[in-house]
Amino acid sequence: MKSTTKKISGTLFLCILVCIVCGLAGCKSEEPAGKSEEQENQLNTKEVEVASGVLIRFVEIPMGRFMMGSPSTESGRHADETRHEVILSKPFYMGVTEVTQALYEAVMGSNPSDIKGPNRPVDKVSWDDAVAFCDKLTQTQGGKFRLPTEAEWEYACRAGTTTPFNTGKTISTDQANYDGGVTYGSGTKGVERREYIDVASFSQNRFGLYDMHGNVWEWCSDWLGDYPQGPVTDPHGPDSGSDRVRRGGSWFSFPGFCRSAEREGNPPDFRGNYFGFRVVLDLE
Ligand SMILES: [Ca+2]
Ligand SMILES: [Ca+2]
Repeated sequence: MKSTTKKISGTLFLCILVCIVCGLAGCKSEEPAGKSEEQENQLNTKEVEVASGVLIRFVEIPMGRFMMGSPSTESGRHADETRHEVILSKPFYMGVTEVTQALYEAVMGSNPSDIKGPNRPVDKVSWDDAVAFCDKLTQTQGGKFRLPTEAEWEYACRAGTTTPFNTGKTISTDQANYDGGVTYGSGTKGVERREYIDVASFSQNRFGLYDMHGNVWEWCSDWLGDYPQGPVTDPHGPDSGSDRVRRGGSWFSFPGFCRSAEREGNPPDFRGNYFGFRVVLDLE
């Protein structure tokens, strides 16, 4: 009996030790991108009903500063991701999800999407279409609805992280909808869904936003151009250009194209497959 008791005590001691070590390691490692319900309850949210039962849910993104772009060591980076400090001097509301087909149809009376589903993101919308959607909301709802600037988008996507993804050094198809046949960094192969799926199918990031990586690309307000070399406050991009910025990658993208710093662009009248958007609302 004595030896059994000792053995149990030994096991108990080991368990406690493992718990302590795990707890300490947990404190030191990067926190997961998802939020607990308790943390989510602390977010300042706002809902706007655009039609009977059709809501846009926003979350307040705090003002702050961050390093925009990627370090030269980041795998898959492109030369236009020049790292520089950005200050965002005002908080703003950002749509918790990509604009859904139900929402787009309620506002614009049409649904251009290839793969139909009320809770899937709208796609096949040009930058011009996305701006028209925001303008119509501004006219009918009051307040200022608009596309995010590229800086606002990346700041909101990162939510304090400096890694290639807001999920850490890599990403998995349990965390986002991208081409899971291809891996990034130490990641493993995952699901190839081959379509965009309902918004908010995965965990949100620390700011409470879903699908910042993958599902559909998201238009931003800026013209695509070179970043400034030094610090900048509330940047809006170049004054002119040929392409508007899109961010975050899609279900069709390799994970490297879903990175927080990744930027691509197309002419404003171009309606791409799996090109959607999310809306920003200025705080009053
Ligand atoms: Ca997205
Ligand atoms: Ca790029």
